[in-house]
Amino acid sequence: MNISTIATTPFAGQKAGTSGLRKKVTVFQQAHYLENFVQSIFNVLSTTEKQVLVLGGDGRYYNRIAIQVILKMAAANGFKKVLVGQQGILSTPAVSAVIRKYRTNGGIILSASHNPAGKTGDFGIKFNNASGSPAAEKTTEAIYQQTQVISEYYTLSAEDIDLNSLGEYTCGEMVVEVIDSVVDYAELMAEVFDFPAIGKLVQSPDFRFCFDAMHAVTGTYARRILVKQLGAAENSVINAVPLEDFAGGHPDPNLVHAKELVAKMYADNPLDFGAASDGDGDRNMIMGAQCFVTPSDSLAILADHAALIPAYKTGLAGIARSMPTSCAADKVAEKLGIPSYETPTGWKFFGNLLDADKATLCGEESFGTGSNHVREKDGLWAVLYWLNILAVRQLPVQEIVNQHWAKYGRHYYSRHDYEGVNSEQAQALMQHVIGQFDSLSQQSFGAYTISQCDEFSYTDPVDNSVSTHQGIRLLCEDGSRIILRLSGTGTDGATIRVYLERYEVDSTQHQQPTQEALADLITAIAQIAKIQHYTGCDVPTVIT
Ligand code: G16
Repeated sequence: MNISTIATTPFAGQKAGTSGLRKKVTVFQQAHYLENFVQSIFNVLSTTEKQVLVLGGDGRYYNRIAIQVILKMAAANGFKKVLVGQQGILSTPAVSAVIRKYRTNGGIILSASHNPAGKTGDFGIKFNNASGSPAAEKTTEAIYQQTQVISEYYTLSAEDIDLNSLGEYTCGEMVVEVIDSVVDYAELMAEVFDFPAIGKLVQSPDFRFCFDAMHAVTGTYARRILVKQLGAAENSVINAVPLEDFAGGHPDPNLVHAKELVAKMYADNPLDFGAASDGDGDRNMIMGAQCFVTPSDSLAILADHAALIPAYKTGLAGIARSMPTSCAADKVAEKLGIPSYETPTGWKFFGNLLDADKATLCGEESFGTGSNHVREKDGLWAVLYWLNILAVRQLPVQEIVNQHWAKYGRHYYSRHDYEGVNSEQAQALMQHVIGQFDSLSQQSFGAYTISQCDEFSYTDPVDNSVSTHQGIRLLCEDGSRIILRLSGTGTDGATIRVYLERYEVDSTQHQQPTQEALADLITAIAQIAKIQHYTGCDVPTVIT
């Protein structure tokens, strides 16, 4: 084999955030930048872990170029085989599914999730382990350490692989198998859900729905599964062609960015069900006619309906949610008599709980829900789960949500994001709040009295690893919460996230507009954190 050893020097800041390394495309285009990070991943793997790899991405600009680079480096690093999605496409949950099905040693996912794409957009890279889970902190830290001392990487002089045609190719002594991007994932979905029931629903002229793929990776999956396999009308999937720049959009499935879908759902003659997914297919947004289901409520409702779903009808082992996610799912876990877990933000923290069969369903306020079927959050899975529930219950989405609140109480919930804030100012805001911990305790703000302030710290119940500084918590006597975190996924300055939650048992009080219901908490945190002073913003950039 024609292996070359290339001399290189470290780049500062090749540190994974909440989910892998995300930077501007132009940063990745610097000579050796991508190669240094990939070699650092390979350097932390043992020889037995360098056998079979899965490789794919969300199809954004630079995906195809990066795949050719990684294939040659994998061959030069001694891998025996790489499974690559056709045209370089594999959604994040599909990578996890393929890793698990073929028992590979892990996978590399090329995506910056919902961040805008294109030549001036973002790119990202992430390593998932042999169970299909995003690498744990100890691995990402070891990769980072490698990036800081790297002096050479290995590659191969070889022709590019034809990613368009399925089949086996060779790259040096390594086999490259170009696999269908959808088939393994679609088979798994058919095992988890009641496809005949969902098919009947989506084919019914009385049921009108829309799935917005936002010109990102799930277009490929939704057309195959919802339209071809389940028989939904072709036009029920919109923005279905994945584009390298996501058509200039911001494929973040929320009320702000999924404008086209939101307009259909709040129209005078709204559809019955609406859903959207993000750049790499792991997020989801769920809507009904003139209603939006918060991701936190969605997790709780999915858990409450587990008995209706073939894969979960024998019961859930437990439910896990990230700390800033509302406590709605905890109420369901309590009712079901199963444990609930509160983890830091980041899907990687669910991996151990799923592997140890401590949790079956997991969810995050950031539009992520998933289960033990893979080790990533899964957008289309959540959509199919909702369709399965609707097929059985034959009720409008809003009615299902209302019934849930009546049964468990409503967790009013909202996240306020302040984007593009100067990083030092953002840090100063956090320190300003931390500095008040002693004086805030027992202070009242309107109807709320703060009973506890801390920075969230998590001890993994499986491997006892400890993760500290995982967000500021201001906990109130009545169970209301204000959480503050700095995002770990942005590439422009800092994003401050403020999470607000208030629990209301009285069902006569369940129909207030969310921002009104949370008004006192919003005023309190504006004052405590001096948000306007540190961010220069009078209002949040995005409210979800
Ligand atoms: C990633 C992580 C999620 C996390 C989200 C937001 O999602 O996988 O676990 O909740 O980022 O993180 P942050 O608040 O730090 O920006 P994705 O869909 O971007 O990969």
